[in-house]
Amino acid sequence: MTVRFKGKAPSRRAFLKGTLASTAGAIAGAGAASAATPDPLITEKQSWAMGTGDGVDATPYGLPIQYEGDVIRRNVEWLTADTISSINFSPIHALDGTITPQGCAFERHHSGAIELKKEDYRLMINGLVDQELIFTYEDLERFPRVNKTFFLECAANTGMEWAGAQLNGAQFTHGMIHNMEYTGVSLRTLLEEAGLGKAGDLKDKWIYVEGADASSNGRSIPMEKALDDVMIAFKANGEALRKEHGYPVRLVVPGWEGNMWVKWLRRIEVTDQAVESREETSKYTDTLENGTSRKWTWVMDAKSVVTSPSPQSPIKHGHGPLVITGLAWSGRGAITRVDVSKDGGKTWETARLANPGQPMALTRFYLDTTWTGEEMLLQSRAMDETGYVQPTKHMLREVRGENSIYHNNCIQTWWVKANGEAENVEVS
Ligand SMILES: Nc1nc2c(c(=O)[nH]1)N[C@H]1C(S)=C(S)[C@@H](COP(=O)(O)O)O[C@H]1N2
Ligand SMILES: [Mo]
Repeated sequence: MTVRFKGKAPSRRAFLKGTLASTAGAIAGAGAASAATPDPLITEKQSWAMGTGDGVDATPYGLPIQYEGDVIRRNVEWLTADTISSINFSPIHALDGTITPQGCAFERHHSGAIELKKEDYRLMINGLVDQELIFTYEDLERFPRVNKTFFLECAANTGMEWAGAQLNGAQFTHGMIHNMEYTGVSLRTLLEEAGLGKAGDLKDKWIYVEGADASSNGRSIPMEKALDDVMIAFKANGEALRKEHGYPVRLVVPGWEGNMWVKWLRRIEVTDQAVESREETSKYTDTLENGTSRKWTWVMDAKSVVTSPSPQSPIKHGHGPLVITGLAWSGRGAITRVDVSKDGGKTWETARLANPGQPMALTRFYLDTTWTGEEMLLQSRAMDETGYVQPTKHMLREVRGENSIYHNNCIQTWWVKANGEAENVEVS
């Protein structure tokens, strides 16, 4: 097995070596310091215990404590010409569990994040409906509500990795994803309110959805999906949507590519054909080896990534117990199993799912293992309830070539070195 890596030289973290040298010896096999060694944090009075802390009103709406200031969205400057039509990445290497806090959930917009007041919000349903309707925000709140957790993955997630290992961190290779608990109204409820009698046979009908921002980000969605599980969401993780995620109302299209999750949703038109807008022709289609393009590749196939250890989350402790963890998801249903390999895919161990997989939502996996300083080629491989198995990069290239940007769901490899640092590599 050979290791292939392209792109930038990895940044060396001098502090890491220092940390390892000073603590490795002190750490007992079980991963805890021995009580016999005097520790000033135990034996001496500490400043935080000798005064008072902040009063309850000091932060009416709180931010993370300053020591977590590193757990932030990050941009890759060379990726886009400006930040108005750009993307940043969720710090998945530093999060655990499955819910992405809104404040660090990646953003993607085509003409900036707009500020739209609830009072100024209108949603129009027009086209082949019995009665064209316009809803205010308050109108939407009066329909029966649904509450569900789903991942949103931009189809371009991992898109920079087609030609070789590029970006050194799970945040950058896999961070165009977030997972939130949405509250809203089922789209079906609103379409039925407008009435679909006039649309006739619904099998070949579509809806065209657009946002209130200058880009509008218009997309066509088949009626079958529109009537299935699509949501008109106004809350995420319990609170109002953040501006950057479409406040006050966005579309939630479970399991389908993020581009269809129209933010600042302003109009839904029932049509008898797809509109073939910019976002579904020149963008969000997949160019194959022979130059032709696949269109309507809406579903996000099963995928996973080890979030730690990973390039931004090196092993900083000594030898002994090691928690390997990551995320898995599938747009076709629930994750049923995740395997982890330490040797670049030669042998596999089945990881523990923190909770049973939920359809079209992130699943957290753990492999509780022992590390004795050996180098690892860490990989994870997801399986979903349809029996689909996440492919290797080689398998994906065989079918898709290297001309694609979108829908790269291949197995990722991190080369973990003896000093605990990790690097984005490819195995062949
Ligand atoms: N109105 C509008 N909706 C939009 C976009 C946009 O630019 N404008 N970007 C789309 C794309 S490409 C993605 S991946 C998701 C990103 O959602 P997020 O910013 O909440 O992460 O929103 C989609 N919906
Ligand atoms: Mo996207």
